[in-house]
Amino acid sequence: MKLVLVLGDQLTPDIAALRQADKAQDLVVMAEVATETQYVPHHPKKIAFVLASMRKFADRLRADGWQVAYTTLDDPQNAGSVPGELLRRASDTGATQVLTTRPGEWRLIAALEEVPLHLEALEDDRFLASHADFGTWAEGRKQLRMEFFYREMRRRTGLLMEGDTPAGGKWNFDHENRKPGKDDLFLPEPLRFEPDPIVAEVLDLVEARFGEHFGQLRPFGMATDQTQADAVLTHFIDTALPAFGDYQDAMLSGRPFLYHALISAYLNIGLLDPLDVCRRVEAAWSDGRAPLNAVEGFIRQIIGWREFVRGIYFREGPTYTDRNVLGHDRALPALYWGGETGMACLSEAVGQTREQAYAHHIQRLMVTGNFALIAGIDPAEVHQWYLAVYADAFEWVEAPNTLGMSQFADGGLFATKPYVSSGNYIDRMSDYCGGCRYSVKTKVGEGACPFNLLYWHFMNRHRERFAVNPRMGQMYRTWDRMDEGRRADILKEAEDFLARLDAGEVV
Ligand code: FAD
Ligand code: DLZ
Ligand code: SF4
Repeated sequence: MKLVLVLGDQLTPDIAALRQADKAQDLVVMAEVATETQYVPHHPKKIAFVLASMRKFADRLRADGWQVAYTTLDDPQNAGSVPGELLRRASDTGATQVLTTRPGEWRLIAALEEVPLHLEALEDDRFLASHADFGTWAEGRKQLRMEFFYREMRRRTGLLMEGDTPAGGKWNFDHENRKPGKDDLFLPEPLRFEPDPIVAEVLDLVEARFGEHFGQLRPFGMATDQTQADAVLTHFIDTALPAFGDYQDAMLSGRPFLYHALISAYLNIGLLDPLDVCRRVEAAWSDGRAPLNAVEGFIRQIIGWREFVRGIYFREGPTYTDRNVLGHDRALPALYWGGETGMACLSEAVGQTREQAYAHHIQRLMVTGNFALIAGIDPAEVHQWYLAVYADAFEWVEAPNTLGMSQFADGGLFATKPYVSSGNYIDRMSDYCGGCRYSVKTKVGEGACPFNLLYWHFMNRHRERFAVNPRMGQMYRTWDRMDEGRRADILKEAEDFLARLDAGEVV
């Protein structure tokens, strides 16, 4: 008899460990534990989502004939950690062997290796590219470019392929995307689920234990099982997919979801299967229900970006999260935890993060990420924040997005240039600036948008590194053409702003 460990983000009925286990003999071990609920101060919605989904999954396994030893967080016998729970179950049953699927985080991989039991960790094959596949693809390449990896995934899956050529004659239709938000857009309402008794019980538990964490627990409407997650996907395909491409990068006040799919959390804990999702989205295009620019853009995020960042995380090893090539060391300002700010864009992105445990990609990259980067915040603190506040945040996907793509802390392993911008970009893509204390049109002087000041401060302080980047040369030429006095004023005002930020003043 073996113990079969199933973690909170491994809620897939045919996950590797379950496929290899023997239903008649083995014991499935699932545990709600303090270490997993506390390694960062997770958003209460995220904790409730994971625990409720775990409980429902355990019920489903039991209904399928598995023996499941499930430990709830408030069980007095709870050992408090995954290794502790394994040892407790081993001692109760006399089992010495553990079968599991490899965790998605180095921290937990290391912790399991220390467990004094015979542990077999199988590769998590819910992904298209195995570690070996990614290694082979990456081997010998000077720079790792998602676009080339993506084409390989298209060929391998046959998604949007017509023989050897990409559907529509092009691999990427992004130039048709990226329209700004307009407040007269007709926006679909996301699908929400009333808490059932299992969810309601978990909500009470989470409120009692984690009510102090940043984030609003209620109302809670997330899917917590496969059937509900499937319904979210269907709803997305029916109502939002056709406009997904066009408005992928748009941002609108009070409209956090726009035409996004809202499925990352479900994919990441195993309630949805990535290839299945892509096939259903592809079918919407073949049936004439969605245009190619939307469908291609969407599929690229999943078989391209999602797989690619996972490859990076596991290839770079456990020290990836320590990287800080730009030497940024400023503490994360209180405004990230809901502290007051006059910057409407940050207030909106953080506010909806607090309410929903969700922000879409451009808010994460070009608002909270951009500000952290140009303000020189310690990337480790930025990483901990993203890992805590989003319901879809698991380190294998969060860390490369935050440290690599957003903070350039890995020196540009896969981002060809840092994602920094002045207020202009935010103004073009959103309606935030109209309601802001600052003026986006003001570059320096009274009321100048802090993004305008900090953008140049960033460019100036990292000149040596970035002036040689062909994609950034133009910006340095613009800076150099500015009047010297104006440049000095911008830098001085940026310094003053950073000093106020450090002093904890409301900015
Ligand atoms: P949509 O915009 O509708 O996209 C569809 C799907 O594509 C997503 O569900 C997701 O599975 C996938 N996808 C899109 N972009 C990416 C990407 N860059 N990396 C991986 N998958 C992607 N995504 C996470 O799943 N977990 C994270 O912890 C996470 N942290 C991020 C941190 C930063 C700083 C940034 C810039 C991005 C991060 N992302 C993360 C990627 C992206 O923001 C989210 O996947 C997306 O916002 C989820 O919302 P959605 O399901 O509505 O996605
Ligand atoms: C995120 C999370 C939380 C909040 N709680 C648990 C838990 O109590 N038990 C568990 O098995 N998993 C949990 N998880 C998911 C793990 O943190 C996740 O498996 C690792 O981060 C590896 O990706
Ligand atoms: Fe953000 Fe600047 Fe626009 Fe204000 S003016 S919302 S700080 S970009």
